[in-house]
Amino acid sequence: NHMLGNITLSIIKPDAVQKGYVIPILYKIVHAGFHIIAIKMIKLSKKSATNFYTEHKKKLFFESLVNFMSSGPIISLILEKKNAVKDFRILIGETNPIHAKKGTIRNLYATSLKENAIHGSDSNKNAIKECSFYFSNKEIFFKKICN
Ligand code: DGI
Repeated sequence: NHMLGNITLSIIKPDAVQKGYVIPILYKIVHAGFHIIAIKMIKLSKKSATNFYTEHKKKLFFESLVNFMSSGPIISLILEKKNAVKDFRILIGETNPIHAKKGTIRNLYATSLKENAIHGSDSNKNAIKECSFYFSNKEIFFKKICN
């Protein structure tokens, strides 16, 4: 797949949307060289949040994660850039904001391990899977890198 590695799925989580951080976060993402090639605001049902995080089903924090992710509107995004998955994980910082490097999105906007402001796919394989969870092909508008 020619676009593998060059797209990632991001979610601006309910905490960050509720606090009014959508625009500052989008600004940082675009400023870092990512192209927004798909975007939507939605509220996940508990069922969809469960499906999206199915790989964490056995974890102790699963129910709290599902409740949080379905607690309010989120912004889903597909971002395109060379090495999108890796570079975006660097831009957002560590899962726990306590450990997120200064200037990363989680350092700036996250408040706890649960309310950590933003999601970024953790592998190229998951990126493809997660993009198709939120978007149909008609809703994705690729830039030149993928032509
Ligand atoms: O890929 P990440 O979002 O950085 O991290 P992940 O895939 O390991 O976990 C998914 C989300 O689940 C994470 O963004 C926040 C939540 N989470 C992860 N570990 C814990 C957790 N929530 C709680 N309450 N406790 C945890 O140990």
